Amino acid sequence: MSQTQRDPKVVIIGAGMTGILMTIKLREAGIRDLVILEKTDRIGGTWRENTYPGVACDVAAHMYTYSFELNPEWSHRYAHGDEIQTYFEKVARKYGVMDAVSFNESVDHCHYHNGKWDVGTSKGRRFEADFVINCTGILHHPAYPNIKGLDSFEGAKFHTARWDHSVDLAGKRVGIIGTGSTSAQIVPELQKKVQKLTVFQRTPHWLFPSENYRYSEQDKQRFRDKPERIWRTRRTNEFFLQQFITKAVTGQKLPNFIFSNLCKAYLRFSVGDPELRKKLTPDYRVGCKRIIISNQYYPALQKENVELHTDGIREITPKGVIDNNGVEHEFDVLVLATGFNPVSYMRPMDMRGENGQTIDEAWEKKIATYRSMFMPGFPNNFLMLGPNTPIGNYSVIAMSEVQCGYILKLMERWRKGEFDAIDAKPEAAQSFVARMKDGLKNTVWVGGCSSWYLDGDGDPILWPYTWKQWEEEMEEPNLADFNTSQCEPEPLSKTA
Ligand code: N01
Repeated sequence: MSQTQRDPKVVIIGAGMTGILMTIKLREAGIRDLVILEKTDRIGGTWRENTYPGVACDVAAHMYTYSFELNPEWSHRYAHGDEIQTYFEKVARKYGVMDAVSFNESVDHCHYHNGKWDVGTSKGRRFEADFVINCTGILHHPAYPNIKGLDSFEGAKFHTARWDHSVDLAGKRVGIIGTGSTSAQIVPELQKKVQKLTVFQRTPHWLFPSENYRYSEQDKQRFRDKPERIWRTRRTNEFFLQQFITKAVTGQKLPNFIFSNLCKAYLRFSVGDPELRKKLTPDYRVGCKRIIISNQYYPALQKENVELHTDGIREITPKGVIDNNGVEHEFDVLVLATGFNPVSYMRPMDMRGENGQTIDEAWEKKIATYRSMFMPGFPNNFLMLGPNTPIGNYSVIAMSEVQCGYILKLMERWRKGEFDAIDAKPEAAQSFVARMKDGLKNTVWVGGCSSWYLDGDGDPILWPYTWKQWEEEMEEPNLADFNTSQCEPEPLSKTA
C-alpha cells in the first residue's frame, strides 16, 4: 500500500459466496480492516441452508467456481450441494476468510451519517464503517404458501430450505407442493424412497435436459495436470450460455426459436402419456419462468408411485390436502417447495441512508438501483446481486466477480482521498431503471407467466441485454453518475 492510501473500515454482511469473495479481493487489494457479520454459525449461504435430497447447482460446476480458485475435484458436471458447501469452506479457510467472520451475529441496524455507517448487531456491538457491502443473497427468505389450514397439518411439514433430516421418508406417503427447480431436484430422489409421492403442480415449467455425468478419476487427473483444460470446459459452458440461452431469453429470434423447440421436443419425446404431457405443457413462452435443467424429473413423474396433481389445492387439513374437487389426499409428510421471496435483499434489517430514509421508503414506489448495486441516498453502500443483475441461468459467481471488481475500483478512489462519500445520482438510477424497462419489453420474462423474476409490479428484475454488454458496461465506473463529497466524520458514542 502506498503512503498516500487510506485504509477503509469495511463491514460485509453475510458470509455466503459473495461475502467470501469480497473478503478475499479486498484483502488482496490491501484492505485489512474488515469484518463479516454472519447471522448463523457457518459460512456458505444458499448451500448451508439448502440441504434437501438431490440439492445441486444447475449451472455447470466448472463455471460455478471462483475464477481464481478452480477446482479439478468436482465429482459431476453439476455439483451436489454438500460438495459446493465443502468447496466454499475450503476456499474460505485457504484465504483466511474465517478469521474475518463473526458468526451468530446478525445486523440489527445499519445507519448512515456523514460519511460513516453505524452498524449495530444482535450481540450488542457497534461498528463504525466507511463502507457497507451487502452480501445478503437473493433466495434465502422462504416463501410459504397462503393455503387455508396450512398450520393444521399433523404430520411432518417443512419448507425445502428448512429440510427436517430427522424425518425418515422411507415408505411414507409424501405430498410436495410446487414444481420449480427445487422440486424438480427433490422429486427424483423422493420417488426412490417413499411409498407414494403426490406432486401438486399449479403451473407447469419448461425443462431443458442435461446429463449430469460423473467426472472419472482420469478426468480429474487431467484437470489437475493442466488447469487450462478446466478453462476450456468453463469457456465452452460460458459460450453455450452466452450465445444461446442468454440470447434466447433476451429476445433474439433464432436462438429463441431453437431453444423453445428443443424444450418442446424434449417434453414430447420423454412423456408418452398424452394426458400427462398435456398437464406438463406450459401455456407461456419457454424461459418466462426460470428454465429447469433436468433429465430426471419427467422420468420420475412417470414412475408408478408418483402422481402429478393439477386440480389445485382447496385447503390443508390435519390429515393432508383437499383438492379443488373436494377429494382428500392423506399424507405422512408435506413438503413445501414453494420457493423464495427474492426481493427482500437486505431487509428486514433496519438500514437507513441519508436523512434516516429506510429501504422501504426508498423503494416505496419501485425497487430501483443504479447498476444493480447502488441505492441513491445510501452512500458508500453496495448491494451484491441486486435487482437487474443478469441472474437468469448464468453463474452468480461470475456476476459477483464483475461486481466485486467495480466496487474495488470505486474504493480505490476513496483510498486516494478523491472523496469520502459516494452516492449514485437519483437521475442515474432513474435512467438505469428506464433502460432496463425498455430492454425487458423484448424478453421472454414478460411472456405471460408469474415467477420470482418479477417485482411487485410485475416487472422482471433481470438484466435484459447480453452478458457481454453487462461486462463491458461494468468495466469502469462512470463517476459522472455519482455524487461525491468530502466529510468531516463525527465520532460515534460507542464503537467496537
Ligand atoms: O422456487 P420457484 P424454487 N400453491 O419459485 C409453487 C434457484 N434454485 O425453490 O409456478 C401451489 O421456482 C409455484 O407455482 P407457480 C433457481 O434460481 C437453484 O423451485 O407460481 N403452488 C412453483 O411451482 C430457482 O429458479 C438451484 O404457479 C405454489 C413453486 O411453488 C429458484 O431457486 C436449485 C404455491 C415455486 O417455484 C427458486 O426455485 C434449486 C401455492 N400457494 C433452486 N405457492 C440451483 O441448482 C408457490 N407455489 C442453482
